[in-house]
Amino acid sequence: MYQLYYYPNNASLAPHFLLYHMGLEYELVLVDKKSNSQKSADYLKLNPAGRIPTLVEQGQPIFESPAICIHLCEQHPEHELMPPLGSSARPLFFQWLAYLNNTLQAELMVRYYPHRHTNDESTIPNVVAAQDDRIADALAVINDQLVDKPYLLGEQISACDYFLFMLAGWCLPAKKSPLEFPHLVGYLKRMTALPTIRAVCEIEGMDLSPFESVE
Ligand SMILES: N[C@@H](CCC(=O)N[C@@H](CS)C(=O)NCC(=O)O)C(=O)O
Repeated sequence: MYQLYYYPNNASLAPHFLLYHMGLEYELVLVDKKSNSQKSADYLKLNPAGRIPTLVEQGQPIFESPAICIHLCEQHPEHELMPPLGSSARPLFFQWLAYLNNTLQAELMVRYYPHRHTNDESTIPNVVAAQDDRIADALAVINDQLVDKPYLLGEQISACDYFLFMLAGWCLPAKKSPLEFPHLVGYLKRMTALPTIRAVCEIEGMDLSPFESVE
């Protein structure tokens, strides 16, 4: 039994997709971000970074969303959400997960918390505008990867796709939305139809209509 400390549509979403896809038993524990519970003394004991998510497995907390995803894939290889050791796709799995987390997600974090990246409030709109350009650059790289592939790694879905779907939702308010990229748009529409995406987004109360309504 896993416990996932989560907040709807936060970095807990990708691990949530994996737990659901793999049919694992898990309990969701809401970290009330509205009241800053991620910085509470009790939560900091689990996750000293004070961020969402944390996964607890048999009393052992693990934080950092990509680390949780890799761990779940390793623990449950029968679901084939990570290419096996020796497969030529395996380094690409790590490459894309790292790109998503260290580049796209990192740029998004600055966009969502711009006040942490300036000591002059009047420059916040400039920080957001600069991030929109950087987010568009990262989306362009991902869009190119999807030119002739149904999923990021090729023919088979992997944890990277669930991670990308999570980040794509966060990119919707950016100046250049992921829905303006020709290959990403079809990909996201296809992903939206997956039973795991539909079920988890329903559990988390998320609106999928921006992805469904695209032509
Ligand atoms: N690198 C971390 C980032 C997690 C993160 O920044 N989570 C956000 C929510 S999406 C959070 O906890 N924000 C609250 C805060 O920074 O105080 C991960 O991927 O797990």
